[in-house]
This record gives sequence, C-alpha cells and structure tokens, in this order.
Amino acid sequence: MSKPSKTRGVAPARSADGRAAFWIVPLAAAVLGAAALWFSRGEAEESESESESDRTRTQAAALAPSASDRDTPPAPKASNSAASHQINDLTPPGPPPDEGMVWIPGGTYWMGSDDPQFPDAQPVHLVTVDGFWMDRTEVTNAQFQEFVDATGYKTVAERPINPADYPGVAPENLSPGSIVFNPPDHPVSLDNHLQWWAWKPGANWRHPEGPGSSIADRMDHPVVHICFEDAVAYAEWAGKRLPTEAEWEFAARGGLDRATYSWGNERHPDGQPMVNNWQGPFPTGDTGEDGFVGIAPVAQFPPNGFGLFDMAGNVWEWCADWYRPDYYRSSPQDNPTGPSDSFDPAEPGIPKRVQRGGSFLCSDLYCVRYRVGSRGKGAVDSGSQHIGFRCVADPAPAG
Ligand SMILES: [Ca+2]
Ligand SMILES: [Ca+2]
Repeated sequence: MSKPSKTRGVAPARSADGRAAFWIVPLAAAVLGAAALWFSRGEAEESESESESDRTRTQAAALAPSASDRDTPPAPKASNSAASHQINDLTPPGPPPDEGMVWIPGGTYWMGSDDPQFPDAQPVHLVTVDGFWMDRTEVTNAQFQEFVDATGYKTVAERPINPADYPGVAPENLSPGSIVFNPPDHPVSLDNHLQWWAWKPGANWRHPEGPGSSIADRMDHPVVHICFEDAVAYAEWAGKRLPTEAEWEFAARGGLDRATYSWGNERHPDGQPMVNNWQGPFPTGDTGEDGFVGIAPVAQFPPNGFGLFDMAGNVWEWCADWYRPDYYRSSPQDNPTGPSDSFDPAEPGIPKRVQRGGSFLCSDLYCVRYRVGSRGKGAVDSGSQHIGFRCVADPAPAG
C-alpha cells in the first residue's frame, strides 16, 4: 500500500499524522489493498522473516552511498587487531546532572556487527565518541508523567488526526491512537507483522493496551507509544538530548570489545537471564522464562559494564540519527551523527530514525536485534507498545 503522499520525502518535520495512516488506512481496505507497510517494522522485527529477495534489495540499495556521505572519509574497517579498542578514563568530570545518570567515558570501539543477519550493521568500523552522561534506565512512566504535568504536553498518539490528511478515510476511523501488540491465538507465519500488531484508537502512553488499560500500577515501567518528536520534547524539557547511534552503541557495549551482547558473549552467563525478551513460540506463547511476560519495570536485570540497564530488550530506544542501511560504509570516525537523510529500501520515502536494543518481543526465533551490534529503525511518526527511549547529556563546559 502506499502512504499518503504528504508523508513522503525525508523532510525532518513529521507529517501531521502519518503514523495513523498505516493502521487507519488498512481499515479502508478497498482503497488500499494489501498489507500496510509501516513504521518500524522498524520494528526491526521483520528481520528474521525478511525474504531473500528483500535482503538482496536491501544489500543492493546499500551499495549506493547517500550523496551527502559520498565525499566523507570513511572510518577504518575491522581488522583482526583489537589494538584500536580503548576506553577513556572512567572518572566522571563532575557530579551527574541528576542521580539517574551515569558517566559514559567515551573512547574508541568497533561499531556494528559482522553477523550476516545484519547487513545494515556492516562493515564493522572504528568509531570514537567523547564522554557523556546517560540515563541508567529507559525513561519511565513516572518520569514522563512529571514532564507532562509540568508542560501539558500531548504525545502524537493523543492528538486529533486531521481528516484533510486522509481523504477517503471515514472520519470514524480517524480517532487518535497507536499500535498495540495483539497476538493471534494460533501459530502464524512470521512474514506479516500485521498478524500481531493492530492499530488501536485510544492507545497511548497512558493507556498502553488501549482504553481501559492504565499505567497506574506501572509507573516504574518504561514509557511507550512514544514517537520521535515526543522523545525529543521530553529530552529538551529535561535539559538532555537523544543519544547518537554511535553513543548509544558505545554505551551499550559497556566497555567490551565486539561482544555479541551488551553483557558479553554468553547468552545466559551462570544461567542468569540478562535481558527481558521473549521465550517460546512467537507470537503466540511467551513463556516468560526470563521472569516477565510483556514489558518489565526498568532495571530488573543486571546492568552492563557502564552501569546501564536494559540496553538489550524491554523496549526499543530512539536515537537521534536518521536511518540508512548504507551509513556504516561512509560514517566518519569521530563522533558520527548519522546521515543527512533517511532511506529504508523496504519503505522508500518514509522518514525513519534509528532505534536500538530490541524489545520484550525479540527472541531467537524472531528479531534477534537485542544483540548489541544490530540496528533497528522506525518511522518518526510511529510509536507503538514497545518503543521508548532514554536520554544523554553533555558534560558541563570546563572552567
Ligand atoms: Ca520476557
Ligand atoms: Ca531497552
């Protein structure tokens, strides 16, 4: 299906309510026909069901660097030497901006993954980032509530949808809402995410599963149904910012050199679950062997080497960078901030930012992107029940 034309292009500004289109419009099936292509499939979760032809298209598209990156000296590619990996002095430059933040010392690391499942995370390349403060946890409902109480902010999912943006869609299908996990009660093929996601009017951060659901007893859970601009608005209010993708991955690696996970290379060290993700058949039967079916309160699993929680799993986390599958081919080495435009060959023309870390829905059957070097992406105007964020802050200027 095609997205309304006004949402096409890669303008930084979010089109009014494009997020809704992928979910509302399927309701008008006669108009749109086949499956909605949305957001995040970015969601990254499509990765494991991606067809060979899709992979080929992705890889072919990745051969063409973006114009803006074409003349940038690329970062060095991975070699067998670990000599270039180094972590700066761990000593913080002063007190943290708030007690929820930890100092990430900066340094040089090998960014990306050589796992063939993740062609957009290649080549593995050397990146250097300066030190920064980072939230220890995903932003919680309690923290987001403070922001909303102070500012009256309304998230994208709470705002009215302008019928003029969706000619031909019945007004009753234009209620504010978001995308919720709605698994079938029977096994399904993993090639169509619409089988387990649904557009739900009334779903938003206050009502994660839609009307009737509440966060009252979930204030220590990560906030979800957050679009990119919602995350930016919170960060600005908090005097913080979103991490670049390079900062996020450096932090997630916790000082380790090219490990598979944010905690090391062993999935269950000493039998200990290290991530809130999915066990059992997807999408019908999460057995919760890690202790949690669905989203967990933050910080229920051991922190990584930098003291950060849930850098793998629980909820996806927005990064500041535009998404392109080819960016690692031309990324500068020092403090890269992402490409100047967005391109996802699976959904050309839909502006997407990077998301990282995977979610409670990732398993080794489907979406293994809780592995630390892998990447995700999402349409900027699409939140969902497993998309949240955390913030970073720069150190105070010396002197
Ligand atoms: Ca779980
Ligand atoms: Ca996370």
